[in-house]
Amino acid sequence: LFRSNIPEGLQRLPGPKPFPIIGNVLEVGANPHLSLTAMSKQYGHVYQIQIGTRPVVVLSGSETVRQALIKQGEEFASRPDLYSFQFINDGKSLAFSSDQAGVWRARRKLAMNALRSFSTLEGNDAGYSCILEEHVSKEGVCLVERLGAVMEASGSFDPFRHIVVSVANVICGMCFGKRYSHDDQELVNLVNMSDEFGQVTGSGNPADFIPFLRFLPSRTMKAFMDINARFNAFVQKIVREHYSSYDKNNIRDITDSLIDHCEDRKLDENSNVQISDEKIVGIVNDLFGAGFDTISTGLSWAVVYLVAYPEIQEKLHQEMKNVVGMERTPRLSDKPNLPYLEAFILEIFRHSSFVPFTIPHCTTKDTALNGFFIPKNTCVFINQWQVNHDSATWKNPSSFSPERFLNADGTSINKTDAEKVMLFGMGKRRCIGEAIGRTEFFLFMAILVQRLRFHELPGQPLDMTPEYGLTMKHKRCQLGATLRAQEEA
Ligand code: HEM
Ligand code: HJJ
Repeated sequence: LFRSNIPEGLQRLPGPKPFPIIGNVLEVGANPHLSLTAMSKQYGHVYQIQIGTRPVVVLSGSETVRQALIKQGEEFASRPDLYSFQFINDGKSLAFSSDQAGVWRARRKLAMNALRSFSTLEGNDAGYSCILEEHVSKEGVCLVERLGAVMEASGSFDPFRHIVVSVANVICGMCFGKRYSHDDQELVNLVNMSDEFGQVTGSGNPADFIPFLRFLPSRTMKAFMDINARFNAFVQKIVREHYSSYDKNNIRDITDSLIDHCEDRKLDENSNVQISDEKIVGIVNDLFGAGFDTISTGLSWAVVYLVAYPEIQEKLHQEMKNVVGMERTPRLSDKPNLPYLEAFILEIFRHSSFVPFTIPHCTTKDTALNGFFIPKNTCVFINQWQVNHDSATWKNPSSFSPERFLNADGTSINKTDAEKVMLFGMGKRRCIGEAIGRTEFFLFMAILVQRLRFHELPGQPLDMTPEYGLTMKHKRCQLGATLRAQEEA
């Protein structure tokens, strides 16, 4: 009845028939990465579902995704104004808000410059190639000591619980110029409750599309609002401290550099895009949130995979022992000589696909993709999990095999295959923390593989079923670890 006409030469989008009111919510179910991948086999790489009464276009297949996000990047660059997004950073998030193109672009550029200055740019300590390497080396060594101590005291540990504090410390160092103790309850509690954040913001949350659900009591939604409130209070307190000690001749961290930009801009009367100070300094919320949640989730998965595949863990340790040895901490410059570790990380990214969808996109104008008409303002889901498990690209996509990324002689990475893994999105909205994410992942893994051996505990079988969300987490578990140095002594 309300369907707009399809322009001549274009086809109507295929897809399952929606039920009244709920649309296809039941078919999407609790694991959209699986159900929407299954639908792509039936309906193709561009199809439409309905969540509640709102149409959503789902994209699969690396060629189709590339066409939309890169070749037609402008048309797919926006965000939908979903209900849950208004609670993130008071509706002023860089990643989740539907800012106009000019405002979003200016903020994104600021964020990228601030990140670069305080991560991959050369630091002042000559012993490290960059500030990021310095932070991760120190936090990595601390993490190993911490896990050793916890094992000594209680014989087991929850990997996520400790990894997330170390990863949060790295981004806290860059954003706020400070680190926290593993016993600091404020930080430990804050970063240990991100589960509900991901559950609510993951693509396909029914409450974003079906208004009456917002009035039903929901534990998850309450927890989500609570997380955002506590998160904002945590960051705002630090920001206020920065304003009071701000010195334009000594920019200490990302927060200072964003404050500095606000001050500078007040002197520049010709600046064309006007953005509030709140929206500029608020960028640091996104950097901190993204910086701890993604990498800690991935590293925690990596530890679980090490336990699940002990022969791979031994191979990684042997490579480390041969290339770096046991006397010094691994460095970024060792990366080209550690191809098996790089292959392992790529396979973690592909196999777990712990960011199963990008953040939802939205069309900026009427457009067409693969001959199908997509109207302006349509919500678009990008299925990264499907791209990483597509049997047209990957041999035995469900088997975990780092070797698939190695060239025949085993001494180098097959770059073409490596580039087919999709975990950071692509095009105009692609992740701005990708370089940091990859570097940090490599260095933490290198240190863990060098110094620890992780193992299963008797009577505690691994459960590797992911829990769906923006970032998918494994169930909390207890593992064991021994220090390699003690084993060898
Ligand atoms: C966006 C993945 C680490 C900051 C994204 C997106 C993905 C992603 C899939 C959405 C892209 C889209 O919507 O098309 C990851 C993964 C990471 C990681 C897998 C680690 C392994 C980081 C880090 C930071 C960061 C360390 C910052 C310190 C952001 C921001 C956006 C974003 C600000 C929003 C960009 C925009 O909307 O324009 N990331 N990310 N990410 N990421 Fe990351
Ligand atoms: C958070 C966990 C949060 C924000 C942002 C403002 C920018 C994983 C993908 C992209 C990363 C996107 C970003 C996430 C920012 C979190 C995260 C949490 C509060 C936040 C696709 O994430 O517990 O609280 O406030």
